[in-house]
Amino acid sequence: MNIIKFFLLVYLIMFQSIVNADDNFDKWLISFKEKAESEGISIETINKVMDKAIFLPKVIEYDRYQPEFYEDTKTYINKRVTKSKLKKGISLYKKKTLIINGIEKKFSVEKELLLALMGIETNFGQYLGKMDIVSSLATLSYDQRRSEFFTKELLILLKLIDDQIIDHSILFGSWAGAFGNFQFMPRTIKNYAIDYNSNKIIELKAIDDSFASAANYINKIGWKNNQPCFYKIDLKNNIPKKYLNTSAKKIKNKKKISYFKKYIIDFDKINVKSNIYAAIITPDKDIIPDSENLSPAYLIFTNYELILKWNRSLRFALAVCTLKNEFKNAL
Ligand SMILES: [Ca+2]
Repeated sequence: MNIIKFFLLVYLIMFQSIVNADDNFDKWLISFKEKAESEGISIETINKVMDKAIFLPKVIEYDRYQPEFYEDTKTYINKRVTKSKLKKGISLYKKKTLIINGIEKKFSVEKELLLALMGIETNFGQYLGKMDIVSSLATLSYDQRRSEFFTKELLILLKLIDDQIIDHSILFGSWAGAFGNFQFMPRTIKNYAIDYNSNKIIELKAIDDSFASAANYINKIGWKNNQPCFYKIDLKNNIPKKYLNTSAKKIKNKKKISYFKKYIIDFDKINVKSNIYAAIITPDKDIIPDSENLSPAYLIFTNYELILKWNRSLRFALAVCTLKNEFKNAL
């Protein structure tokens, strides 16, 4: 009897907390709608889009567990740069050669980089995500952890729908609100997405609009064609700790590459200009327990840092550049 009472009590507490979350979410929704209205979004759009928004507990779970922080570099890259992915990318390129070559030329961004970004983000459209993006963003905006950031993203999304730049009925994507072949957040859509085929709507699940939008984005933030992204290196033990970057937030201690010569084994085999700037990253140090301090290590260059702007993860940028190199060899 006691045990039944106990479970009944647990059930009641759980039920009550769900009811409270729903209650508070509804209150949040009312105040969000007011905010959206005060920012000039039409009441018709606000009601049409927001009336279907619900609290998604799964989104909170995903937010608290992200693989970028739990997998070591080798595992992370090996899982994401695979022979089958390479094959899939080559087959897509063969089908859409004219469009992709045209975009490569127009935006001065190598097709291999675009293919690599799409391959890592969604495995060429296979993992676009099935979450209702409005509800995902609403949940993260209601949640306290990064409320301000996601509230802004949701407001931008409503404005894009209000201006008829994107179609709200197809907004299914990742748990964090990213959308389409290249997983654009609303702010990226607003700043960089392009209606490349001029049909008056931006379709980020279509090859032409999505490739042009990704190329425009990476070009506008400063991508330099045919310049290196990273080099895997072996460090000597004499390297001072301050040169070992482990955080994607800010890359510190950039120097002309020749400066690092004394700290790198077989430096002379590195085939880049001696006067370009570089930094060193050791992504597993500090993050993975018992990892070797000096391995793996990479020299990274400006283009690598631009991929960090796309997604602030040292391992994500390594995976993208690794896949890009594979496409360079294959195409
Ligand atoms: Ca279009």
